[in-house]
Amino acid sequence: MAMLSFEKKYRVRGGTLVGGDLFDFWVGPFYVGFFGLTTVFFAFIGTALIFYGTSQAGVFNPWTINIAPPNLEYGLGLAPLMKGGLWQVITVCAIGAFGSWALREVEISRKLGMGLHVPFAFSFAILAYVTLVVIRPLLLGAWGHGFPYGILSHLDWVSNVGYQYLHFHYNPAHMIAVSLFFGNAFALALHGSLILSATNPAPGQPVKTPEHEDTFFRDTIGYSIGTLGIHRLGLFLALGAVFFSAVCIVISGPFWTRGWPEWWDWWLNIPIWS
Ligand code: UQ1
Repeated sequence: MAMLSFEKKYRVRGGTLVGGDLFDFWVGPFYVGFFGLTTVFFAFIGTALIFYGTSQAGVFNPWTINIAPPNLEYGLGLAPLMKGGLWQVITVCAIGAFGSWALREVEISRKLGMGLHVPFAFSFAILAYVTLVVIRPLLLGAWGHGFPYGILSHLDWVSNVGYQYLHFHYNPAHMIAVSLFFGNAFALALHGSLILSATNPAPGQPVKTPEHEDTFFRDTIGYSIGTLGIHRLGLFLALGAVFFSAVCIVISGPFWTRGWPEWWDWWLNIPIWS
C-alpha cells in the first residue's frame, strides 16, 4: 500500500493513554497526543535553561558549554539556580521529555496495533541516563555525583570517574557491556552485509530470498539464526549492552569503592592456587 494511502487508513482515533480524543491529532506528519505536548514542553524549558545558564556564564562556544551539578556539600538538597540548581531543573526536564517521548511511542504503537518493542528499547536508554543522574547520586548521597551537561565537560567527568577506580576496564560489568556492544556491531555488520548482498545482486540477476540468506550461513558456519532471529539477537545485544553499562556505573561507588583491578583478588584467592 502506498505510504500516503496507508497514512490515511491508520490516522484514526484511539490508542491514547491520556486525554482521550483531546490531543489525538497530527501536525503535518507528526502525531501529537498528550505526550507530544509534554515532550515539547519539557524539551523547550530544558533547552532554554541550558541557553540561559551558559549565557550567564558568558560561554557561547558549543564545545565548552558546561552546566554543572551542585557541589557535593549540597547533598541531596536543592541548590541555588546558578550553583547547580539549573542542573537540577534541567535534569527534571530531561527525564520529563524522555519519559514523554517513550509514552508517545507507546500511543503510536497502540494506534498501529504493534508490539511495544520500540518504547521498551528506548526505556533502556532512559534507564541508563536515570542511573547516572538520579539512582547513583541518590545511592551516594549527593546530586553532585551526577554528570555535568556539556560536550567536553561530560567527557572529562567520564575520564575522571573512570580513573577514580584506577582502571575501569577491570570492572566486570563494563567488560560484559563492551562485549555486548562489540557483539552488537558484529551482528549488525553480518546482517547489513547479508541483506545488501541478497537485495543487490549483479545487474540483471533477480533479488535473492531468505532461503539464500539461510543457506549462506548454513554453508559457512553450519547454522542460521533466521530472519526473525537475527533481529531478536540484535535487540538482545543492544539492550544488554545498555543494561550492563548502567550496572557498571551504578556498582562503582555504591557497591565497590576501591580500584576495579583489586576486585579480581577473589580470583587470585581461589583455594586451588592461592
Ligand atoms: C542469519 O542466520 C540470518 O538468517 C537468515 C540473518 O537473517 C537475514 C542474518 O542477518 C544473519 C547475520 C545470520 C547469521 C547470524 C548468526 C548469529 C548465525
